[in-house]
Amino acid sequence: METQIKSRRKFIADTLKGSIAVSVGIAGISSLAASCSSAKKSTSGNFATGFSQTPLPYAYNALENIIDAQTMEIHYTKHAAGYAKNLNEAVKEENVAAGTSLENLLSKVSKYSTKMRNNAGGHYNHELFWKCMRPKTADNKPTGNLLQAIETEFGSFANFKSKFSDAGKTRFGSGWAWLYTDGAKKLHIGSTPNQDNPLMDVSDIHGFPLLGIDVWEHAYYLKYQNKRSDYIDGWWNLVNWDYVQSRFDKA
Ligand code: MN3
Repeated sequence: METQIKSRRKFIADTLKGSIAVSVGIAGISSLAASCSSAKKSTSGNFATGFSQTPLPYAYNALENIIDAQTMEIHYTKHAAGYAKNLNEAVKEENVAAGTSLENLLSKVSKYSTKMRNNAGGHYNHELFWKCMRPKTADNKPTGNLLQAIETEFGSFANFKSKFSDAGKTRFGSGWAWLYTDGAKKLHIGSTPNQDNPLMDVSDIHGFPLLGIDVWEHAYYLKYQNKRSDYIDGWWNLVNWDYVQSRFDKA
């Protein structure tokens, strides 16, 4: 821990190139270090130590019968790992300020390169996606105020599922379907291409994502081949509504 703090301080001091570091003094550096720590809570990694993948909350084979173990392993260790690695490169290459959270980066991603857009989005989206799933649950649905909000907005849970599924099924090429909230905490369904998401200033849809499904072929092709619809229909059994609820609570 002591070593971590020292290396983090050294990193920040190096980044600030001496003159600023001297002018803000040790107290200033400490508060910067603290803000890096707070960024870590929400982004599973921060600039000081690098963005990193959080461990999968279940085994590769935990979602079997719907998502096979090989797909999960390749998806997590190759595709998602690649986004994290390339994000760290982009952050270095483009001199992103120390302590910048991933959410903050996404909100002004138009100021950065396509590499940043693709990989900051890719890292955020996959970290969210893993947590949005859990092993198959019977009669899987939300409860409480989230269910109520879904019924108010979409008429019924069945209608919501149908509309969200359509967003994923009709996304041309690679992308994501989302349930997200706007500033008034109203629910919306939408989709984005590539690794874009509703937090990005460049996105066609804007808000806070509660639930997302990856509809890139790499997410399902080994088991489902061209049948994206079957993958999406099965995926509803895996949705971790407790996690979605926790995001709704803080939206
Ligand atoms: Mn993916």
